[in-house]
Amino acid sequence: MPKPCRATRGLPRLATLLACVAFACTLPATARAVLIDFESPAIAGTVADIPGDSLAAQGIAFRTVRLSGTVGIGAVVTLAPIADGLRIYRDASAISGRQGAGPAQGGGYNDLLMRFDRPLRSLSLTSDDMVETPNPLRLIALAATETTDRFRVVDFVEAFDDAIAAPGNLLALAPSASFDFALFEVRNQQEGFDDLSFAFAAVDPSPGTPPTGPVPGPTNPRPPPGMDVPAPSSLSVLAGLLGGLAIMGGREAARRRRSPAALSPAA
Ligand SMILES: [Ca+2]
Ligand SMILES: [Ca+2]
Ligand SMILES: [Ca+2]
Repeated sequence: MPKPCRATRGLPRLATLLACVAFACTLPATARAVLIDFESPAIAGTVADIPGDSLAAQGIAFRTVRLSGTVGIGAVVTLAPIADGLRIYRDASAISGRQGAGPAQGGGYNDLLMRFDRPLRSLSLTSDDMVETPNPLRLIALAATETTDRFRVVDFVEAFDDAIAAPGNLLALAPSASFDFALFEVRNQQEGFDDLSFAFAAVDPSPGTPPTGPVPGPTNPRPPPGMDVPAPSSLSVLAGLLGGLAIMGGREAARRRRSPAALSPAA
């Protein structure tokens, strides 16, 4: 089999390098994960209701509501407002530290609605650690509809509140579609939770998609809390690959200049 000439031997490496560059260009921005352990604000007694925007700096707001309707993927449910806020518990039922959270009380067993600043790709929480009889719980991913207090179910998971160890006490969602709202539904007995964790969906604007949200000002504004930025590691990889491509191209040209075959007239 004839040997490939020096000029063509470098082509497979060049093709590999180009494929790596193309892959690096498609990497999405790294999504930021948030963990809320409800240790702040610290409360003085064993229980306190706090405003729904108390943890707004972490990209989340709370409202105590009550669900009516049948929960199923794609179904629309009604969340009647009960109180603008949530309840903080300070006792041994906490999973981390001394404090956990739950819906505020009043007029029966309520649910806790969470609204996020930007769409999520995953969400989880741990139900409280207390010896009790089993009662059902749900964690529901929701999308707003055009009707106030009406939400479409994106996905949900069910558990029982007497579980005190994983995986029974962990409620986690990672649906294929992103979602802006979630509900902790207690069904028929008051329940708390702790260690709420969520990850925002990666920023992946499609070409031609019109931007949403407020119009930027004349200068680059600071990104809002929790805003993703392109991952530095991805950018450095891309810069390194582009640099390698330039060096390889220069070396290949130099080889061709030194090669006798390149200097000889064509046969
Ligand atoms: Ca805690
Ligand atoms: Ca129970
Ligand atoms: Ca429990």
